[in-house]
Amino acid sequence: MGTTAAIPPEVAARLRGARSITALTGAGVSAESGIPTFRDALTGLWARYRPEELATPEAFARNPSLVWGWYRMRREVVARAVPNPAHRALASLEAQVPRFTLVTQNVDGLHRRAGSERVIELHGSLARARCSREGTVLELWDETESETPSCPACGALLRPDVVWFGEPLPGEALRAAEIAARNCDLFLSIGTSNLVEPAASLPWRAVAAGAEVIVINVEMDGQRAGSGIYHLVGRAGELLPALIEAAWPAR
Ligand code: BJW
Repeated sequence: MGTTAAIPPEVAARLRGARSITALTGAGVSAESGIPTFRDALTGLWARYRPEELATPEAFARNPSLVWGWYRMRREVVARAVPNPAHRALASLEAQVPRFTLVTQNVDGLHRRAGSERVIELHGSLARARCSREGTVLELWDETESETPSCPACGALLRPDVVWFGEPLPGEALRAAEIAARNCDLFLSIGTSNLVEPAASLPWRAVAAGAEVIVINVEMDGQRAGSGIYHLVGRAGELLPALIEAAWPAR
């Protein structure tokens, strides 16, 4: 594979030698599937909004129809997208490494579509809606462009089953992610700006417990540096398969 040369041998050796690996992914892992990241500017009709202003309970309370429109547009983008080599590489790691935990901040479902079976979803899923009154979760609901969807049982407004700013993360998922961070010897942080808590603290929980970290990102601005933290700068869809190939060269 052409990109194997980009992987420093000591980084490949970290992956090869790890007994327990936890990987945290962010929007950058789906960028090569054509799904814009959160820090990318929105385009077209949505250009005058910032994602940070739409992913809040306040935005939904102010204008549920606007927020539903944004999620509808994103579901359409995801429906057209296919998993990329980074998703597939992570699915292959799950199959290869006995103690491997995949934690994602993404709501697009592409890790499962790539074949990952155990995925901890910290920020919910675009594929679900939830009753804003009773919390009932739905995988199918009626939705038109002109009307905001409502709960078939009680008539209250439905909302996307995702975690907005200021809301707690699903407790069980967060606990499982924290345990996996504390108990790995190698932590992979892939395609995330590492700005949004509590996910952003997971790599540092791992470091505090003695793990090493490999950061894969197209840019390193804002990423922590230090001893035991290795940076691979580039696209996850190229670097992850190259890293695996460098760690376990095809025989
Ligand atoms: C590539 C690439 C390629 C591109 N290859 N790389 C402690 C300190 C300070 C603040 C807080 C704190 N604790 C809580 C907060 C507040 C807040 C927060 O963190 N704010 C910060 C912005 C300062 N956190 C919260 O509010 C969280 N809730 C909470 O903590 O609740 C506590 C509570 C307890 C009890 C009761 C009540 C409350 C909730 C956070 C929810 C985040 N939700 C969103 C929306 C999800 C739904 C949706 O998708 O619509 O999650 S926001 C958005 O950010 C989304 C993402 O999952 C998340 C992270 O973004 P991510 O994935 O890192 O994407 P980007 O776009 O930022 O970065 C992409 C990266 O990829 C970049 O680095 C690129 O360079 C890179 N890249 N192409 C490799 N090909």
